[in-house]
Amino acid sequence: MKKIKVGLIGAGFMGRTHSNAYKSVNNIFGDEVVPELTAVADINADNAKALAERYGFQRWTTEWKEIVADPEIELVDITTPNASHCPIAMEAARHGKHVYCEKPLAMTAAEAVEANRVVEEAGVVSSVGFNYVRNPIQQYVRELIASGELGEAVNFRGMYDQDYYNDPEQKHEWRMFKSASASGALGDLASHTLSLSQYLVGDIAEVCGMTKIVVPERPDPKDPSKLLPVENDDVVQFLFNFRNGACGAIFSNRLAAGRKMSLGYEIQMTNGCIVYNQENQNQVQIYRHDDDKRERGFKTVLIAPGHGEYERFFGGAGICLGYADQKTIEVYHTLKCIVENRPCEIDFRFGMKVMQVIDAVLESAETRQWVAIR
Ligand code: SOE
Repeated sequence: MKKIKVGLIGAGFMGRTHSNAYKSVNNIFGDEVVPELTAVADINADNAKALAERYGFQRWTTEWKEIVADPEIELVDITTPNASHCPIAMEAARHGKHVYCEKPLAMTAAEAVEANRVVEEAGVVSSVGFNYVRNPIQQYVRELIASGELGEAVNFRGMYDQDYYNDPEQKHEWRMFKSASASGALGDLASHTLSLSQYLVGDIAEVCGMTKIVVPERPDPKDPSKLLPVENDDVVQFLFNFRNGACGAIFSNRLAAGRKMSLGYEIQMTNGCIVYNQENQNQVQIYRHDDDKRERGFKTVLIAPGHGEYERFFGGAGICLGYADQKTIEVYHTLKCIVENRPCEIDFRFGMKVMQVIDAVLESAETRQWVAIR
């Protein structure tokens, strides 16, 4: 059993989600990896103190630099807003810490390339919070595609729609400032769809996209009588070609009335089709052209033993997992890679590739041209 001392930076919604995963990982995976919640930092002292008390961190601070320099801490976990992800990650790596960072990895592709270089140079393990890839059904889908049973991938059509910002009266948030978030729906939502396309089908070679701001101003949370500018995309859509010859399109809208968690894809293969949506995350629809002509149709496959780490949770099919379980699996993989001193599959290089596509989409939206991922 190897204990890993964890320093968490950011005590908001994702800090709580990660903390819950640390508290759950041993209940599910036994003592293969044992996180020790050592310290938590947040610029808001009340948040840091409350999270430390709620989840049992040994100490708390308002200074993230104390965490990255703490000789005891082995893993630095970053759940702050986007603009601080890479500066903190690089400082942690330079102190020899392993780093686990929420998505999107960076503000720009250049920043992601630099962060990945620093992390690889430091020889530390890195992990990025693309938790939807960690749904055991996605391991099954990737194995099914890799098996060739459905032929070759032809087209990946993906989306990630939410209606979280559907009300124009919804107040302004940090995600709507370029200085804090860079892109809008593209980096916040479509980055997850890109993580699935990259994980299931492969790397993207070129893109052609557009972005749109639907609600240009929103009430200032500090003074609703004032309006603040929305500086990044409410809607983004882009076409792309994979390096392996397949093609695709991704659509994302953060004002999509009625869509709460509509992250999904339809992967058209030469000999079949796979359809998934996160709002029904414990099932996937499979079509096999080889089925008997009298019976050809989509089959609903429920999450089951044999799908990734599902059996670590339940022995029977269809008992269902949730968002929190995906995060627990993500934490398990992060800690296991540290214990076994090997690269994590969803690491900074994986996150860097997603950022390179994001920057290319933004460039394409400006130039109205196809843009290659260099
Ligand atoms: C946006 O509303 C958001 O919180 C994303 O930032 C998360 O990455 C996603 O998992 C849920 O939706």
